[in-house]
Amino acid sequence: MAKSAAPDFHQIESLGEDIKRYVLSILGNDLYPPDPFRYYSGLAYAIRERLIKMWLATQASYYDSMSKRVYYLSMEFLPGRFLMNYITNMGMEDGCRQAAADLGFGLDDLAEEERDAGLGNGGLGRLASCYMDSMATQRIPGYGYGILYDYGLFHQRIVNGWQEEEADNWRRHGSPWVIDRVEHLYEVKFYGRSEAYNDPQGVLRYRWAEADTVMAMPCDILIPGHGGKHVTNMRLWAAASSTGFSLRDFNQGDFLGAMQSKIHSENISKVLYPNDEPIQGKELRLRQQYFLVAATLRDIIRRHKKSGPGFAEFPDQVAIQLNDTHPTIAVAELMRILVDEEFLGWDEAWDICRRTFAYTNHTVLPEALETWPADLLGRVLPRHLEIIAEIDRRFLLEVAVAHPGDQVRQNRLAIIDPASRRVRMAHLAIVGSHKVNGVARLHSDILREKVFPEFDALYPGKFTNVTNGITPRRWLLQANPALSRLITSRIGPDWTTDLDRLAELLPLADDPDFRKDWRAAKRENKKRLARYVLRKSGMGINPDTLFDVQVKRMHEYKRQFLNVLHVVTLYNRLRRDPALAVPPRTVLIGGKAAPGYFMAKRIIRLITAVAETVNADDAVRSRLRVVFLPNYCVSQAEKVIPAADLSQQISTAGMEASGTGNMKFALNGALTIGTLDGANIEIMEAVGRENIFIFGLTAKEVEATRAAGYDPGRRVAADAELAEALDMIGRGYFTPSEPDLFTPILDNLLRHGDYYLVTADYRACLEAQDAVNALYLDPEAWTAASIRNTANMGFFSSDRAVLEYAKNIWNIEPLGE
Ligand code: T68
Repeated sequence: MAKSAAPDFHQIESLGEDIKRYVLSILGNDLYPPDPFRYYSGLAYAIRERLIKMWLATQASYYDSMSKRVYYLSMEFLPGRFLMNYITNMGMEDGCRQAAADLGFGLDDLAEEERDAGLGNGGLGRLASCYMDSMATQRIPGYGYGILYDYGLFHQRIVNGWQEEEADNWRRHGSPWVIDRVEHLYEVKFYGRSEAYNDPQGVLRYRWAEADTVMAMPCDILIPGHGGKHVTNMRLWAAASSTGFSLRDFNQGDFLGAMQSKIHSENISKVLYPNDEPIQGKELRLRQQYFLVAATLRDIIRRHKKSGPGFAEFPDQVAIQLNDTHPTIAVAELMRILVDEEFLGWDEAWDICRRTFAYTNHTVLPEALETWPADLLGRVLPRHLEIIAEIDRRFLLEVAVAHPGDQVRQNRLAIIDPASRRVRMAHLAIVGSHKVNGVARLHSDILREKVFPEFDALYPGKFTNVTNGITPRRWLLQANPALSRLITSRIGPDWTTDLDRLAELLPLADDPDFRKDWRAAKRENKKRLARYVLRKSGMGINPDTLFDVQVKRMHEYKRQFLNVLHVVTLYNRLRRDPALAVPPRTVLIGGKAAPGYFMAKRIIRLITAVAETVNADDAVRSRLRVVFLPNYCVSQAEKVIPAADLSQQISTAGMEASGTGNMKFALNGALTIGTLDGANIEIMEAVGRENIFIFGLTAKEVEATRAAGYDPGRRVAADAELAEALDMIGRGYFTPSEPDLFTPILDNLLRHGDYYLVTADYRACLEAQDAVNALYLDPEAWTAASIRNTANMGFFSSDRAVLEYAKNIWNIEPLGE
């Protein structure tokens, strides 16, 4: 990065002294022996100090400009590590490298000391973090609001081939990035009852009586935009007991009883639920959701009141984006505040709500649409259930006007399902928002046409699309220095904030010298990954093989099993014909399974079993290797993605809402093998049909195939290679001591109709892999296609995505310089 661009307050000169001062004074440590963790922390505090100054300046400019602000409410953020991101975004890399070197360290080694902030499960949380980076970079006045979990997503270890979970106590050694802000503590209520009373004017009102209270303590994490001049923050809430403990119980000698309620309160922010699907019916999860919402709305309203205007102007000053339905109780909470506490009339309050909220949907899987039993919701949040019932009653009147006498339709659309007495959070979010968006074009079409067509008819124009994006700062500039340097050397540095500029690389795809440099960058990344794999698992992998990568949460619809079938088939072919004309391959698979997801865990075991067998077979050793990468997380992704040649994006069409890993790989020059699902479709359109390997049923064909009653047995009978692979897995070829281990996987396929259509897409997948092999054997053609992938990925910048949200949903203008 250009050092000269760094503003004065970056104070590179004093950095080394500052680091030592922090090690001594804040951390209370000796400077000797020079421990890398201490020096990482010292550097982090030195950076933090510089950042705080810019943050204060940014916040002051928000107040001065009286601009509208956006609040991104999310139960999950997945930032990963902060240090290198701060340094690259602030343009301090050269200075930090020098300071680290002067102290006897490599900057990259210090950066490795940091633990990931893993406060999210996967795509949804990572998207929120990419959007924070882009809002800060694009000067959109926005804040992220979430929960500061003590324990993030579990660590995955592989023991005897199986996933084991370990608690992720990510702040055990403190975190320099979290700034406690005790001055804005709020009380959050739970339980109790709703009480009607008459106000002095005799108007019937409601209040929340006999509630328990928990304190919400705000902790800020700063988010510098690229260039370092504009700094925003995420505000994450930590739960604290409202009383130390019950003195009465204590005096009566019941110490444990006295501690109980304290523990009950502080549990709220204890742990992130490790499911990448909704957690149905767990009271603690509902309390987490309300905790986030209640504290956040208090904070928003405090800020709004401080800046002057009344509630009529609220939607002109405040936009609230609901990241999936998880924070949707905010709709009822804002109504409660406006009606019960600020004494607005229902209609006025409702109008404010709808103009304030917008909702992003991230899934069409019916089992993943969140609902809460009305009884449970009413017990935890008594007044909110009443408010939801009233919203529902008024909404159903609207439906009845549009469709008189159609009771069945009313039941289908109702917020509280009259049959199950469950609150459908997506319905509440749709009714309570002015915009609802899907996260890729296909997904948004499916939402409108298949999942919520009746809502779409009722509210024309409410449903819209914003295709996801990723931040080029973390996912290219920072994660792939080799390629970034090469790109910048040819087209200059502006692509980092204007990703469409990558198109200037297109002509270079025809330049043999540039292709050679491009290959050299990829090779450097592959060597870096090989060193990492060796360090972590003791296994050597060869950088001169095709790196075929699938990293993402383990899920049946993502079809890691289809990947395994390809591996087993390739293994069989290589054993039959050792001279087979295919490039040697290293297949890398990584991802966490939800701890209670039986089938996903079994698939991990299958992958490790296949890996053991294949890697031990001397006949194929040099041609095929299989690696399961334990503990896939953001910092690992930063090493894996830049090293990939081939990116596997092979979900059953219609099931992956968007995917964002697909974008990260293509941006780093991997070629995609994938189905016409989620954002793969738009990636294909951008990079060109000839630069991507598309196979398999389309979403419409998937629907038709299922409707026609798909018969996997016939398909298997007609395909000898498929039958052979399934047979080997089924009879324990890969686990001779436990031959039945994979029976449940095969039963799903062969006896329960193969819902994810793995067998249906198998042959097409193999043919696409044949095309991969052929192209890879022509390095010049492969490299040209790789360059064309990167060059055409401009659209998938999260800068573009947040600017679309700003224009079409939030109605916010980016601030000027
Ligand atoms: C993902 N969803 C989508 N959910 O699966 C992916 N869910 O296609 C999309 O690209 C991404 O969102 C961003 O839009 C998730 O990641 C969760 O993690 C989740 C967590 C808790 C409850 C429900």
